[in-house]
Amino acid sequence: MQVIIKKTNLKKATNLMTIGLFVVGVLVVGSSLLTNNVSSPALRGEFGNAYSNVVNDSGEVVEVGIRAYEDEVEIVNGYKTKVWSYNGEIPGPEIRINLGDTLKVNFTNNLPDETTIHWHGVRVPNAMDGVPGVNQEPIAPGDSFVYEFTPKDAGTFWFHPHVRGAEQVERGLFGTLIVEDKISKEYSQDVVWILDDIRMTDTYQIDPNFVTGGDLMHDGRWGNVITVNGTINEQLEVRPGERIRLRLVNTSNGRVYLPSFGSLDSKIIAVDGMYVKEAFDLDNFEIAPGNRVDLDIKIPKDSSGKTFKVYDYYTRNNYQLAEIIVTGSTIETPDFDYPVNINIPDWTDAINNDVDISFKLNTFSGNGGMGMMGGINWAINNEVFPDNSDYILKYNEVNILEYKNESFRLHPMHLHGQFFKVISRNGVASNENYFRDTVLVHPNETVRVAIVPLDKGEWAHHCHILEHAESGMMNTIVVK
Ligand SMILES: [Cu+2]
Repeated sequence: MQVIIKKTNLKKATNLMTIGLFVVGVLVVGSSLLTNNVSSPALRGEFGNAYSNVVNDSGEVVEVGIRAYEDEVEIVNGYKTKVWSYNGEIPGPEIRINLGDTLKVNFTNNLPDETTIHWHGVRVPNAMDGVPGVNQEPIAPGDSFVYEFTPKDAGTFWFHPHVRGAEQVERGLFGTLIVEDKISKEYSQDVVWILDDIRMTDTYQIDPNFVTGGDLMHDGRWGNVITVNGTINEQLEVRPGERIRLRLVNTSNGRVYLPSFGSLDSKIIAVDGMYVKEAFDLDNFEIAPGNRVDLDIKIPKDSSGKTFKVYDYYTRNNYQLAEIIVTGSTIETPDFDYPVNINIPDWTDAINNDVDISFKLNTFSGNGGMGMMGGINWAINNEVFPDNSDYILKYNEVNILEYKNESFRLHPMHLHGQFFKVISRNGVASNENYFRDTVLVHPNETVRVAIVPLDKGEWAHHCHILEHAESGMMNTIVVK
């Protein structure tokens, strides 16, 4: 399935920096004629300050305690399921801070396994990113660790372990970090929906066979129980006239969602935490593992007593995700423009530029073709983590990356610590007017992205189908 998004007005950025750098672009055009390259300074100029490298520190420190431990929760009515939890909750804590606040998390590991926390999408200092073998030692059972950072972006983020993620995330270890700005407080409700699926046994326990050969041959572990916020019958109560910000987060190991809100007016205002350039209708938008989508939903004033059913259409078996129940008296709909980021660069003229790094999404056959658990080892450029080549991104410059999916499976590729923008799919300019931290690369598809890395260090880069990553589909990229 393709992402189909309404074409939006591709206005050129007209900020002063673009005009200033245009002169530089003209000067170097002579050397770029052979490859049709748009000059790197011109592209950097288009980026301008689309997202900032600094945040105004509020001076506030929000301190949160998180303990990971085994527990039992009710996911399916009438059954207790043994899980691994943050603070005994599935989903784990919904942490809310204001942009500019510092988050301090006192974390204790009381699991029977070592673990870490990775803050998905948050531009954290490298040492807070939580990836063993890259920037943090695993936290042993009984040990503690303090995560402390000041997010640079407002938006919807989530956190999960980066140790045996295919097992630990499936067992229930995930939570959300919402960084609020002024506009997020203007909505009549601001709600998180965590989309997750679990593979359960007939007694509603988590199937303990992780990273199976079948999972590896396919798109990872797809569950037989689909939940929203840890329950199979999530209901959101609203009043007529409300304007809701609904933050969808896909924490599944492998499942992709294609949600539909039926006749409800639902606009996408943010993808992967970052505001889009222009709000657009939620039509055929694929939410891959790791992705977040923020919706701006207006509940009709004349809808009291109605129930809106939210369905997923990604697979042939459409199923109900949740219900929005309208009840009570009508309120005045909060009136303000859609929150957007008009500074997002187009970069449409860069689609024929030279690629700085090319990643072939394929398999590793170095061990005679025998992969883990009788399946296959997924790889990037035929290499498996940590035996991979070194890759370097130029700090504060435009870098162009290419993903070439040489397989028949899905690979949602996630780069830590950075945001990028899709500029083309299969050579055709993309109309994605937003940044991402995770892009779904479809079977045999070639996707090019452009990125201005503003956060130095060595960052993990992997497929977010957790079984694919576990079998080796991961490497690191150094920003310097
Ligand atoms: Cu993959």
